Amino acid sequence: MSIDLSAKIPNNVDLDRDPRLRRALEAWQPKYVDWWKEVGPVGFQNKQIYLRTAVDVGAKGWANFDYVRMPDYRWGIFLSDPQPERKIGFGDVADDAVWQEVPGEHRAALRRLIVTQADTEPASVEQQRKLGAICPSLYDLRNLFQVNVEEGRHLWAMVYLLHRYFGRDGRDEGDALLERRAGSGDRPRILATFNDPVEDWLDFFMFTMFTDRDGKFQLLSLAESAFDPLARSCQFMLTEEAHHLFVGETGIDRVVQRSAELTRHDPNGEASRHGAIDLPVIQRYLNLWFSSCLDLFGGEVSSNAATYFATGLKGRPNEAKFPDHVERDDVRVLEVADHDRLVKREVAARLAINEDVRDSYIRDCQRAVDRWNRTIEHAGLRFQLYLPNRRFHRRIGEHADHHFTPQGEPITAEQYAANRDAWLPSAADRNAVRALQTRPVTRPGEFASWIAPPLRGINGQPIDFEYVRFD
Ligand code: BYC
Repeated sequence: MSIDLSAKIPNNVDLDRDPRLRRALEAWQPKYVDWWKEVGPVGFQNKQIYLRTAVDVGAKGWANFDYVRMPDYRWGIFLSDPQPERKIGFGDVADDAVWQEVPGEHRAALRRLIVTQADTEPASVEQQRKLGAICPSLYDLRNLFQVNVEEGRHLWAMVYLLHRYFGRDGRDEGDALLERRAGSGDRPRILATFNDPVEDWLDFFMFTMFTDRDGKFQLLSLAESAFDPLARSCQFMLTEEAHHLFVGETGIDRVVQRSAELTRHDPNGEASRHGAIDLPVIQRYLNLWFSSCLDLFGGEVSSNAATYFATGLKGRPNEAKFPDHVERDDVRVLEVADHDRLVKREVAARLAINEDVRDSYIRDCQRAVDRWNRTIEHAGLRFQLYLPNRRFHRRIGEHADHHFTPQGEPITAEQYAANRDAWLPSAADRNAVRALQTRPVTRPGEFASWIAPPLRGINGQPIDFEYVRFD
């Protein structure tokens, strides 16, 4: 599949062969750039940033590094190469040929899935827009902007699908994606987490660890879709997404490392007395972001998810690894609250598809927590971080109307309120983190006191490389 890089919109989808579509996307492009300038990263727009740009979907071409000003970034449309003879892998349509066009009966559902996915991409850029002003290093600043421009490209990937396959409706949705705003009262983003504030760099690392990881599992599920152009778009997005997850997981690891070292050296075990973040504060941020991101998988019992699965629109991550791809007769047992106790409830497996996806996500998060705990142990401390139970602090689904401890035990609203600040970031926690992040650290090789340097630089460059040029 050839890529036309000289085109206004770099692409491997033969835009030149479809002048109507090309014109529609070229009309959307300036609106996108206006959106980027209005609510994208604050400041730094004229700086040269050492960024990765996709120029091909192959192993070599997708990671092309150079200095770029963000508004000049080459946002393109790239789909993974088609798999000849690809068959649908699940649901009532398993083993049928995949679709190259949208079947009329699935138009509304597919549009909704694509719009929901698309909406998260600009939302995250808006949420993170003020972080440059308090960055802990040039290395981290560059990673923030890399994540931001690639979320922009993922929006392009979804807008291409809307324009190409959904006609007038799709173009309207493309415009609406630039009109909603993260955290806005009257035109908020669609999913709750994408309206939550990202105020400091601990939020940012939690976001790229937990929220981007939801993205990974949702994209893996959509990469199974019977609608082949959606599957191929998501496959290529996953390639870029890996770096975002790396930024989150290693970012938290570096914060934890510095906190653990300084906790160990303080007679009272307080890292905050030495310019780092106390480990219990990190746990409370983790509780907040992990629980919020569990909501992004939808309700435990979801007829939407059952329909998506039955009709081949959305599968489960790495569907081939599941023993049963039809799930017509199986059941799943959920543990839910009934007043002050937990009871078991049986539901048809198809209705609990969201829970299967959530399971894969939780396993992947646990792997990262184990890694952070090894870092703490290595520093000679006994403290351990943990994932709260999946029922804790939920706003969507079966557990939303009840209160639970982080261990998942049902409690009253009063008990919950009395412990809230022990379990979730308090105003004092937020102030303590913000007090450490008041100015940008921009000298090459220098790092803020609350975070350890990374093990290595980006693309084989040294850690003290000039990742952002200020002249
Ligand atoms: N907030 O049947 P239910 C990413 C709504 S992140 C608010 O349980 P369903 C990224 C739901 O819409 C990945 N509302 O849910 C990361 C429904 O509304 P209606 C994003 C919510 O439909 C970082 C009602 O509650 N990808 O890529 O099975 C940076 C009942 O819903 C929420 C996708 O989301 C919520 N959290 O599943 C950048 C994939 N959850 O019908 C990017 C596409 C549910 O009553 N989306 N509701 O009006 C989907 O697959 C599904 O829409 C969901 C929800 C998994 C989100």
